[in-house]
Amino acid sequence: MAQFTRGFGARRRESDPKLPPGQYLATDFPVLSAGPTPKIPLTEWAFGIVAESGDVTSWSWDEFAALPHEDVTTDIHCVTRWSKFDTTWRGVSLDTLLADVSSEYEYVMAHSYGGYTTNVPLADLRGGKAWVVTEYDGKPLDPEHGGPARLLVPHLYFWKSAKWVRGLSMQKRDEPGFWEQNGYNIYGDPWKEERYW
Ligand SMILES: Nc1nc2c(c(=O)[nH]1)N[C@H]1C(S)=C(S)[C@@H](COP(=O)(O)O)O[C@H]1N2
Ligand SMILES: [Mo]
Repeated sequence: MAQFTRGFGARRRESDPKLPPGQYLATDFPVLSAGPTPKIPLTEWAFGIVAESGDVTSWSWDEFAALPHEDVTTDIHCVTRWSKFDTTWRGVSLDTLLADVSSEYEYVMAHSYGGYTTNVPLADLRGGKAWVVTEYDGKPLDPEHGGPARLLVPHLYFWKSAKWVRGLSMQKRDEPGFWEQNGYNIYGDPWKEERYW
């Protein structure tokens, strides 16, 4: 197996079948935020889903905590080329959150406290592929990493995993979110290296 030194905290294992093309393995957990870390008191936190009818399904922190939770172990891949294997999270499946949401629309915009947005096809949030997570590595999610809650969509580049997520809205068309308007790919499949437009 070929190994190359890539500076501190990073290691390249080109032949690792879990590593998408052009990625290296990070040993730390980098923080990448486009703005300041918002402070969201749990008493004010809510997560809501806006259907195309305008109907909103929303959960307070306590209501969200009462939903069935899952432990998730997954690899994550940032478009800036670091990947991290076997990260462990705990949260609520989007299948649970979307169970009572009926939508003819095929796209979703995720919205965060602080104003960040990112677009994802609805099909990519269903089928056990996406979660709203509140714990990382057995502890409450660090605010820098998106606490109290972030989206986790690990089969797409990590910019789709919106930190400080506050809700989803159903979209008729696939409108670009924050990074997608700034040159990142509309979809972001790490295995196809869909980094930029
Ligand atoms: N709200 C919000 N979510 C975000 C971002 C951001 O700037 N704001 N950055 C994205 C990008 S580009 C990446 S790589 C990951 C980084 O998550 P981390 O800081 O936990 O490593 O969060 C994504 N989610
Ligand atoms: Mo990123």
